[in-house]
Amino acid sequence: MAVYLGFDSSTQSLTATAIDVTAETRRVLFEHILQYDDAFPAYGTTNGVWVGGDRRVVTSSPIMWAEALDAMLETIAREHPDIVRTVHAVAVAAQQHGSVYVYGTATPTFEALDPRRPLAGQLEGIFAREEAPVWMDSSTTSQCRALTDELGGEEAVIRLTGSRAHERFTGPQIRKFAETHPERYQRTDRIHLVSSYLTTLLAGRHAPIDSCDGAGMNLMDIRGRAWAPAALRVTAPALEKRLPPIVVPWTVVGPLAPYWRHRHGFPSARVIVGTGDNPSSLIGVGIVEEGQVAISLGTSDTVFGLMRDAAVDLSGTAHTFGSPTGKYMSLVCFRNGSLVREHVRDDHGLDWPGFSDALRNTPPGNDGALMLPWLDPEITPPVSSPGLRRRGFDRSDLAKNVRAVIEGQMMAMALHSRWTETRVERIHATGGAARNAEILQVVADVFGATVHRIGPSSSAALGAALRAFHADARAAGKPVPWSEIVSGFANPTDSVIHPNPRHHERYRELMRVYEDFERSER
Ligand code: XUL
Repeated sequence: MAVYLGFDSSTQSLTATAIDVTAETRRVLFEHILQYDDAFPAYGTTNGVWVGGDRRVVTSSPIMWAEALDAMLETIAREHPDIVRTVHAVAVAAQQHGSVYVYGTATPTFEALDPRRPLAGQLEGIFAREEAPVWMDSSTTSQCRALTDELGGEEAVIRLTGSRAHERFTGPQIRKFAETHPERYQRTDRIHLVSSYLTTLLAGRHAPIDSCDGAGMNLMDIRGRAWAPAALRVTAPALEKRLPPIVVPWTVVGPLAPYWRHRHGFPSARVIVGTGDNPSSLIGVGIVEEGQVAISLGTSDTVFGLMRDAAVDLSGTAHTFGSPTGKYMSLVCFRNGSLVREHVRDDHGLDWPGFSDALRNTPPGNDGALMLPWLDPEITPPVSSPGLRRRGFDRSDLAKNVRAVIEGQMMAMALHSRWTETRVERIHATGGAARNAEILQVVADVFGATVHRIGPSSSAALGAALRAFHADARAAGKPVPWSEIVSGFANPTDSVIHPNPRHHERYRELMRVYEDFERSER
């Protein structure tokens, strides 16, 4: 067996996926999931995060993420001892943009983790911020404005970094920390992304940042794939020395740290540089050529696709990130994903089958009833005063609410991903809600495209395992083309959902109304 292990440290859970790539038996060996709220109640998170009073400050615990990693490796080692012994390489995918701030004492701590003691306790005292800001945070509007002005306006920021300044991006978050806690910023030795932080724990030394996840910081020159000195200068004092280097996404960081080998019996596998969950999902859904689009329906909903060049969206809606294949990817992110679907479901006392029934029993177009699904501050379009907006119905109408939330989300996705001007004919769908055929039918009808369900595995964790395979083969001097890397794994399942032309026509009309509604409520 040739086994590769991928992790996805997402907002609400940690997933581990193991694959075997021996020629005749390419298959997923196992997938394990740990939900943070259930597995680590002592941290008091809700859906994996702590939300501040005004819902704009959203953070989580770097120690909890470490504890989850430790618990996951212990579970895997206990349940699959034979598989674990044959792991060749591991890689991490993680929620993007979040940042972890550590003091200089972290370096010797990472390098000398004691296998006789659990990981989390050994990390006490190393964090300059016990609470790491995550992608759901929207508290840095003033920093975004200041950075944009100082860099010469929105277009200049987009051209330089691939995105306008976004509240959740790491640069504005770092600036806020340096402004509000100058003394702690001064004492901060290193600032990691979630992906490079967890990779650091696996390798037992500071890991670099890959050029895919690095693009989500408003700090990287998107074309040069290097820190942009002008962006660093306006963000915070002496920032360059606090950031890990940027590297290509197939970089080998080193072997698994002795901690994992001695505590859980892992071999000296290669640790590959980590990346963001979205770049990783691009590989996990099998998009290694341009012209295909995927949607991921998770805590955030995202629409993404591969691009050959670093095209940028000057309207400021979409982001340009690096892709793990060495090219680029476009991404549009919606904050109100699974949590607003669950809110509507719970508000009407439904379970998922009941939710599906409501969708099945209502007409496409919902008799004109529309919902803007902004339960929390929204990223796309930017909305800072949250609250569901309904038109043509009220909260008591169960079936209309169910259809309206899904149609609102999907019309917003179609509307805001128009900038790439690619005619979307085929969509790869992944994430928890992609299990729901009724939701995918709305996707197919709104976009007028066939929807191929990818699964059942987590695409981000699978993508991480596939990246580990790719980088390991390359490091061994036997590179494998990307099309071969994903072959047999990321193939769409046989569930293909076709659009209904009549319903698509209905949505084309409705989308104009939705667009006006959206504009009037922002
Ligand atoms: C992407 C984004 C989210 C997080 C969630 O820009 O903010 O998709 O990566 O995990």
